[in-house]
Amino acid sequence: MTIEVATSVAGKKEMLTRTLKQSGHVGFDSLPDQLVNKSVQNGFVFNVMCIGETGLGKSTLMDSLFNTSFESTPSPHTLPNVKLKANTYELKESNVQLKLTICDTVGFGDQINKENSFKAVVDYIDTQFEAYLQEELKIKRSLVDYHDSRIHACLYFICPTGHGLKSLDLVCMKQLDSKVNIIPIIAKADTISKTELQRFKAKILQELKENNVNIYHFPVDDETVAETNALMNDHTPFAVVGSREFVKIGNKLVRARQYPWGTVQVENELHCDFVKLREMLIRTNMEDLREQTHQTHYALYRQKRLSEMGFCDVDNDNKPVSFQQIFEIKRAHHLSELQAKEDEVRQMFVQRVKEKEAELKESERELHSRFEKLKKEHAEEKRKLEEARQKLDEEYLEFTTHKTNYVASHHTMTLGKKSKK
Ligand SMILES: Nc1nc2c(ncn2[C@@H]2O[C@H](COP(=O)(O)OP(=O)(O)O)[C@@H](O)[C@H]2O)c(=O)[nH]1
Ligand SMILES: [Mg+2]
Repeated sequence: MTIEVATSVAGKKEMLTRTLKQSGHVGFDSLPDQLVNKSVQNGFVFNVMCIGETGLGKSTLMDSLFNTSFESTPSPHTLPNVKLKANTYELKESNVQLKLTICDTVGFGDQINKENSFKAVVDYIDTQFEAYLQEELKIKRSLVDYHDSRIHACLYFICPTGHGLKSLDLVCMKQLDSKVNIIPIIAKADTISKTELQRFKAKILQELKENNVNIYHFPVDDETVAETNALMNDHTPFAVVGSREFVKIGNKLVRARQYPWGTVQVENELHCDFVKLREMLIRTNMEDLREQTHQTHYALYRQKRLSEMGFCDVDNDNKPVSFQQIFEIKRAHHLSELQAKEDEVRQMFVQRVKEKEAELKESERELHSRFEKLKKEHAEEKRKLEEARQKLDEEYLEFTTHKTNYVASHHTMTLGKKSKK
């Protein structure tokens, strides 16, 4: 047993490791069993993405791999863009539960302009990483119940042309190689002859190498599977055949494709690499694929996102800084920025108020002068009217005097005439 003890020697912390012998059985050798029990209880999650042109046999191969019939409708070749469709299934084998998600790239390679074919795929993978990151960053997170939708394995279906990879394949795989475990496979391998196949495989590997595309290599560091995995690495890309039909061979029903000249058995290693793929993908390396996804691809995404948010592990002098320190620096920076913005807004406001005030004063002055002018005009008018009235009064008075005089003189004249009679 090894115990690590931290001791303080001359003010410095040093780690000493002492090996102790126990006097009896303690029981922590059951830890692996505890782990297995817990994992079996929780069940497993595995997410596969199938990338490949419509009609290359993606859905058929998934049915063949998991020996079931996932519902799927053949997609047309007329879709305007690539859509990602994920379906989740609960499978059970013995007492092990597997939550399997199959993600299909509907319409991949069907557009005339294939420039953006990979974009939807990259976005989908990033979205799943982002969802996991957000869950991880929550204060109250529940990663145990969380349905992890990150893609663990990406089966890239290569068209069996015999000529090598298409540019779409290379571009797409290059975009994805740092985000997901890519397992290239040659689809519909029954359409390609034995000698052509070897040349085709070599050509594909050479093209991938020339373009620095990193595909998933089965791990060789675990000695229990190192030998098989190394051997299988030499067989990649696997040339596979899928089928939904069963044929009776001897007294066994087997998955096969029947042709006028013979029968291709899906699970016959002499006919194709289907068994190798199933062995490597499901039986031997599923856990490694899940681990690589978390430790390599997701870690890279997380690192990129956190550094985009301004977090880092060391400062400019290469000294370690904690999350809290960075948070506090960022907070102080943010607050000072906020203060500066507030001051700027306030100054702008004061300036605007001043301008408005000056405008108002100007219009008040204008109004005042207009009022004065009107007042003057009004007074002048009034004066003129007064004069006219006065003149009218005088004329009236004169008229009345004339009238009285006239009436009086007329009356005297009339009286004089009467006295004559
Ligand atoms: N020759 C051959 N045909 C296949 C193979 N796998 C599927 N097909 C056929 O190809 C057609 C399209 O298959 P499907 O699985 O719907 O393709 P998907 O559009 O990629 O999902 C069907 O008629 C299948 O029977 C194969 O391995 N070899
Ligand atoms: Mg399909």
